[in-house]
Amino acid sequence: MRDIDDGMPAGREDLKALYPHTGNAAIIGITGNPGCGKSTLTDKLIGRYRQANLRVGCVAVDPTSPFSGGAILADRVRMRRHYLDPGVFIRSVATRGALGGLSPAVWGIVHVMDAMGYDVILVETVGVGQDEVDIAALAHTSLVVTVPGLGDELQALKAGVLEIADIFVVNKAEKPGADRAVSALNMMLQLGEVTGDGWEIPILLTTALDGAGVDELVDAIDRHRQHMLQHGALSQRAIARAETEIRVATAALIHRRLVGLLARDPGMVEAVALRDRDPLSVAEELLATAMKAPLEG
Ligand SMILES: Nc1nc2c(ncn2[C@@H]2O[C@H](COP(=O)(O)OP(=O)(O)OP(=O)(O)O)[C@@H](O)[C@H]2O)c(=O)[nH]1
Ligand SMILES: [Mg+2]
Repeated sequence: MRDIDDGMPAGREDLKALYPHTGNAAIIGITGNPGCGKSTLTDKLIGRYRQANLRVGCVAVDPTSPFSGGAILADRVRMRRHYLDPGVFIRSVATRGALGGLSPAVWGIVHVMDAMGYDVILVETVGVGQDEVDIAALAHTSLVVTVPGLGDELQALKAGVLEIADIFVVNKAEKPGADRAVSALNMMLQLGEVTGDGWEIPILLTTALDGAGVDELVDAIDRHRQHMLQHGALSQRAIARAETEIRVATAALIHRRLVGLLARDPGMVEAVALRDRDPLSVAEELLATAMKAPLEG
């Protein structure tokens, strides 16, 4: 798995081989502001799916640090009680690849879990930047979690959120202002463009701490999955997913390649620093070289 995390050639070969064995898991993205209760909610969802005898994979996508140990991670993501359950596989992955750009390792790990037969894969990410939007593209169903009392922050979420949310969750619903948050989201949904696949985005209230509303959330996720399955393997959404994955993989390969070439030729960098050459023509030359030479790493 380490190779896959790192995007090393050996890991890439493994991923190619296992791709045909993927496509069975229900991949569920959970995103939202820091501290809104994503992990607590994930923990409750794991509990529900385990009761139904499903095997659950859980990926925490970390925007900052690279790799965390499993136990520490399970602690941090509030899933300690599931850590020793062999039916639950918890893994963390950095958003950013070692060489920049969204790490294709996020997809890699999800594919590995899928091929291993995990029925449900929960992917927790923070925020809604472009990386998160790309990560959300890998989910079949994206939950966007918010909490009462965010006010203007809710508006700030708007742009990124509208394109990825299949289900809105207002967590910490026992707090005052939950109904107002629902109305605000409703307004946003009415103002936004309709996705066109006929799915009406539900807004659900949960209290992840005591599990209130989690059964309804599980139902909504099931309904969304059925809805997506009706649209088939070439639905707009599925095509967009495949395209995002190819784009992220391509960017990572090219980046890895160019950085490698550049490292082998410090003279190029010095020439730009001395203004003997300009960065753009160096970039063009690197790309041309990369295109000609075989891909070895
Ligand atoms: N009052 C209340 N607190 C909650 C609820 N759900 C989670 N919390 C608390 O909110 C805090 C953050 O919960 P997490 O589940 O770690 O939130 P998160 O979104 O995963 O946080 P990050 O991963 O750090 O972004 C914890 O103290 C939880 O106990 C809820 O429904 N009501
Ligand atoms: Mg968390």
